[in-house]
Amino acid sequence: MATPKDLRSFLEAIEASGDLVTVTDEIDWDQELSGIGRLACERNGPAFMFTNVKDYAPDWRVTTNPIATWRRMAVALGLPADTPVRELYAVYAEREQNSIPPLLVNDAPCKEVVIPADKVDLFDLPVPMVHDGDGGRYLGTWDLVVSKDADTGWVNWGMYRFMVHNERYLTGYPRPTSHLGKMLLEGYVPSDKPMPIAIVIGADVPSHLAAAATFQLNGDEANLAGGLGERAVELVKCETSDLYVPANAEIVIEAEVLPNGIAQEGPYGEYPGYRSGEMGDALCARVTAITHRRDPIHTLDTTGFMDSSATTTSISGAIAIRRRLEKHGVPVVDVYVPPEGGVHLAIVSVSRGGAAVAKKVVEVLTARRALMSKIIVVDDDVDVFNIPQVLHAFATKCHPERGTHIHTYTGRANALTPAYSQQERAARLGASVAFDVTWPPEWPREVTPVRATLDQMYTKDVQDRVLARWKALGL
Ligand SMILES: Cc1cc2nc3c(=O)[nH]c(=O)nc-3n(C[C@H](O)[C@H](O)[C@H](O)COP(=O)(O)O)c2cc1C
Ligand SMILES: [Mn+2]
Repeated sequence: MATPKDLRSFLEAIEASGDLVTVTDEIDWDQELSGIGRLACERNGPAFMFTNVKDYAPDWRVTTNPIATWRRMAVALGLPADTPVRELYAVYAEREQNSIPPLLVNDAPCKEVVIPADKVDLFDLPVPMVHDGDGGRYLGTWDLVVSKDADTGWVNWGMYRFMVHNERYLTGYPRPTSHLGKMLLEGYVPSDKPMPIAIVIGADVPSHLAAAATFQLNGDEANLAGGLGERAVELVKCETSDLYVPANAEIVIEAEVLPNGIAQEGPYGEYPGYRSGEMGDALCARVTAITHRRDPIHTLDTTGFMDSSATTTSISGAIAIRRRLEKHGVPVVDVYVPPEGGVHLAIVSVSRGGAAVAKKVVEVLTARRALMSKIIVVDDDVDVFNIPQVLHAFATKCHPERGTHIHTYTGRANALTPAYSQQERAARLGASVAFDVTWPPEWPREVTPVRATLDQMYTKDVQDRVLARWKALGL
């Protein structure tokens, strides 16, 4: 199966696999629509297509949480919906290595309707109020933001949220450490130049995966998107800047970030699964044009527990962790970032454990940026993708005192970690802990506990007979 080439073919594919529900009854953009999407995330439910949004013409549709489940992630990668997570990880890791450069095109579906600056009204788009208590209506909860470095011409794609400030202005919070934040602060603010951006909504899923991926500085996310989708992404030039955007996108909001325009943004129900900040200073962007397909589909990720960012970061984050650990000589076997952990928990299996290894893992994973605050290090007879197995090992093998390796740091803690106080966040003060869930290598074999499971406490011969009988019983 090829990967779906655009959002519409992806939606057809998940409809065919039973993972999309269409709602034709009127739905309120004010929390009700996103509330349904939110509940779906919490119940491992389907994606939705809403065709009748209150106050909006039926040619505007809204779809929720494109890849918030592993089934939908699998379909987006062109795989059967029931592909195991381990295999999704493997496919992603392999394709990540085969980048495919984009193609430039002139004709593009995303240009079917062009709205010039003087006709722009952001309230013409069905932008939902995502959660009660949000600072405003958010768009670009599942977007792809294009920007270009002022000096080198390096083009970045990132996924950053934007809040509708008024008819023509957006406010946003790309972290200062994000690639967009860096480009703005280093290339445009000092010379007081506005920075062109394009906020792309509803492109092919691999393009959004690439935008959200943990990727190197100066890395080209368009090439990565081509690799992940196994086909070149077609790009078309913007109307009001020399940026290029995926031609198949549903909606493109062209804008310029004002170098000194500070505006208020937030609070928002964030990816860790909480609203934990207040309205604060953020960047301000003036819309210069909007282009879209006919019958455009707005994509919304109902941010919070088990949303599309949980699955996305689960894969790209885990692969990045694995590469870092390998580079530093940790005998890593598998890494899993469970979506239930709100991108705060990583499970790492190693072929040789012990205190020194656990300590090294937490040091390596907090050396630059510290997104994970809990790391569970297990022996490689534990399947990191099997949470009951991991929980059993954690509860029984981790010594409450010797098995806990805490590493504290200043200036690079994750400001969105709900556990931190406001003072800790301001100072970027934080801590990460590695739980050593491995048997000490210095314990003699005779006294190292043996797990009472079929695979470890039975002879090979009995295992084979049990498995054969199990199969014969039709179980
Ligand atoms: C749904 C979703 C929303 C996100 N929103 C933001 C955001 O508003 N600000 C931010 O700094 N990062 C946000 N991120 C994380 C970035 O997309 C991620 O760090 C990505 O690697 C950024 O690209 P960059 O490395 O090119 O900066 C979000 C991720 C997802 C999946
Ligand atoms: Mn980047």
